[in-house]
Amino acid sequence: MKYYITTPIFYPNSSPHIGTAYTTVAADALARYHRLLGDEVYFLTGTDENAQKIVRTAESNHVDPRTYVDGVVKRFKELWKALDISYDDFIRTTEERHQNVVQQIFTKLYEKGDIYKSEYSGWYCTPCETFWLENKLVEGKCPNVDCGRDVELLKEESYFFRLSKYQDALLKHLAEHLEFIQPVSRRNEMLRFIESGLEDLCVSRTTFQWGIKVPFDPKHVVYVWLDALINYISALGYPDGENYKRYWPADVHIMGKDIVRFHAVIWPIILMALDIPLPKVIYGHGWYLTKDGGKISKSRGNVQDSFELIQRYGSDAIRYFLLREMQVGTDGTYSEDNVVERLNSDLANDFGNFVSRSLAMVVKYRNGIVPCPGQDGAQEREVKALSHEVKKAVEKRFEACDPAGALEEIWRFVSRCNKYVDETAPWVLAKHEEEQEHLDTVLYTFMECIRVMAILTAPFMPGLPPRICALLGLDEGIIRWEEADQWGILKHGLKVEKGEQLFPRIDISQYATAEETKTVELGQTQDQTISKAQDQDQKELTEPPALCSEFEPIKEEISIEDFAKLDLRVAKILSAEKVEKTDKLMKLEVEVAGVVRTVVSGIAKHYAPEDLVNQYVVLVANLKPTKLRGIMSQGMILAASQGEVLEVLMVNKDLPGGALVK
Ligand code: ME8
Repeated sequence: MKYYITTPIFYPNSSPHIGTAYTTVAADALARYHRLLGDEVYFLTGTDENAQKIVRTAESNHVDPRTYVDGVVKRFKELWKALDISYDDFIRTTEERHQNVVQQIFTKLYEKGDIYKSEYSGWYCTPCETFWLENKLVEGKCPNVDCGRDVELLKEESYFFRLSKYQDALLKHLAEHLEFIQPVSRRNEMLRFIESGLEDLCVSRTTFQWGIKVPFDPKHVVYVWLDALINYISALGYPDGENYKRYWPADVHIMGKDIVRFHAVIWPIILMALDIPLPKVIYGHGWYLTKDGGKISKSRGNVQDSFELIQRYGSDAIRYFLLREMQVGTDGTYSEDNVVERLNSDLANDFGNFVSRSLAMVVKYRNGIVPCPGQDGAQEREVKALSHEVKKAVEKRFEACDPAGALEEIWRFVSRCNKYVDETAPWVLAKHEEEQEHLDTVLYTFMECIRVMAILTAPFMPGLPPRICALLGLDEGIIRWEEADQWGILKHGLKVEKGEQLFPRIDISQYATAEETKTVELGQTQDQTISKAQDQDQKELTEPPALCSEFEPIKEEISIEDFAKLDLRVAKILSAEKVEKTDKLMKLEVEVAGVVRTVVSGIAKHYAPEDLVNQYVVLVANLKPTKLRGIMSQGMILAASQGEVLEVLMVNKDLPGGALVK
C-alpha cells in the first residue's frame, strides 16, 4: 500500500512555532505509523515563499526576499530535525521544479477557458493573503476571526478562475465522499460555505513582482494560494514523474482549521479542472491557544522559541505533549506548565516508572537475566487481551487522524501494566520459595509489556525505541507493529540493565519558580535542569506514589543528633482545597502552635478536601519553604505509601496542633 501525507507549506515570514510544529509532528506520527505497517510512505512538507507578505517582511528587515526566506527556511529545517520529523521531501515554492508546474497548469486552465482575464475591484488582506468582497468585511476590516486587520483596496487587471462552474461538481463529490473533509464539524462548515455560492476567484496580481509569472502575460504574478496548493503535485513531478504516478492522490492533507477553506474549495476545483483525482482526506485540526485563549501565532508575537523547549524537555516529550493535548475537533491549550504536568504524570510517572520498576526487579531478583516464564495466570491473560484491544483501537484512531485518541488508548495499556505490578507484588513473591516460577512469569511479562509499549508509542516518540533496546540488551529492532499484540517475542536469557530514567521528573517547584521569575537559564541541557531539580528539598511531595519503597534500600545510618534536627509536630488541618489544574496537589491551611501555615501536599488523588478538615496530621515543621505551583509551601505532612495506596499519618489522641512528635 502507498501512503502520501502532506503538511501545509508554511510561510517563511518568521520562524516556526508550536502551532506549525503541531501539524508537522502529527503528520510525522501518521507517516511513521504507516511505515511501521509496511506501507510505502511519502511525506511532504515545505515552505510557501511567493507571498506578498514575505516581500513586506523582508523589506522591513532591509534584506531582499530571497536572502530573507533562505534564512527562515534554514530555521524550519533545523527545527524539523530537532523534532525528528521524517519527511521525504521539502518543497520550496521558489524552486524551479515547482514554478514550471504552476506555469504549465495556469496555461492549461487558461486554454481550457477556466481561467479568464477581467478586472478585480475589491479588497485584499495581505496577512491572510485573501481577497474579500466589500460586503464580507467587518467594520471595514478583514473578517477572518483571527485577523481583523486592515485590508487594502485593489483595482487591477486580473485573471479569474471559474470556481462557480465547479460548485455543483464539488457538492456532489462531498455528498459521495463523506470522509473527504474531516472532522465532521469542518465538513459541515464547508458545506454551508459552498452552498452559499462560490464566486470566481482572482488568481493573479500586477502590483508587485515577487512570485511566479503568468507565462503568457508576465506582468501578472500568480496568486499565492493557487501557486501554493499546486505544491502537492509539483513535488511529485506532475504530470509525468514516477512519484506522481505512484503516490497521487494524496491520502491525507493535514492542516489547521484556518486553511481548510482553501483546500476544500480551490484545491479540489483546480484538480477537477485538470481532470485528475482529488485527495482522499482533508483533515483540519484545531489550534494551539495560549492560556488566555489567544491563538499562538507569529503575528500575535506570543510564540515561545521551540528550540528552547526541545532543549529543556527533549524532542520525545514535546512531541508527546503536542499530540496528546489537542483533542480531535477542538483547540488545545499550550503552556509550559501543561508540558511539565504531562511530562511528569504520563511520561515520568506512568511510562517511565513502569519501565524502571520492572527493570529494577529483574536486576534485583534475577541478576538482570530475563527469566523463562511459566504458565500464564488470569492477570497475564488480562494484560495480553488488553494489548489486542488497544492495538485495534489505536489503529482505528490513526485511521481517523486522531493522535490524541491513539495515545489515550495506549495509556490504558500503560496503566494496566502499572496495575499489574501492584497486583502481582513481585516483592512478596520473591520471599516465597514456592512462588519462584510465578515470579519468573511476572518478570518476563514485565519485559514483554515494555516491548509492547515501545512499539505502540514508536510513531509518537521515535527517540524511545533505541533507548529501550539498549536497556533490554538488544541490538536489533523490536519495533514491529504486528507484534504489538503478540507475546513471547523476547528471548529469555537477555541481560537487561536498570539504566537511567527514560523520563526524569521535572520538579514542579523548581519549574514554578522558573515560570514566575524566569530563572531557568536557557540553553542548559535537560539533565542539568533535572539534577538541579533533584537538589530541591521537597522532592518527596511530587515523587510518584507508585515508586516502590520495597526497592528503596534503607538509607544510610544517622545519629540521634541528626534525627533531632527534624522538627516534627502535630498540625491541625483548618482547610483543604485542590490546587487548580493539577490532579495531585492539595493546598492545606494548618495550625501549629497557634500559627497558621500553608502546606502543599501531593495527596489530592487519595483524599477529598472534606476528609482532611479538622484532622490532626504530622508536619515536618522546619523544612525549608518552597514554592509549588506558585504557592509557598511551609513544611510537609507525612504519609505512608506503597504502590497506588497512600495514607496520611493522623494523630487520633487529643493532642493540640504544635505538640512534638518524637
Ligand atoms: O497558511 N495551532 O501558512 P502558515 C495549530 N502558507 N496549528 C497552527 C497554529 C496554531 N496556533 N498556527 C499555525 C499558510 N498553525 C499557507 C499554507 S498550504 C498549500 C499553504 C499551522 O505559515 C496550521 O497547520 O500561515 C495552519 O493551518 C498552518 O500552520 C498555517 O501556516
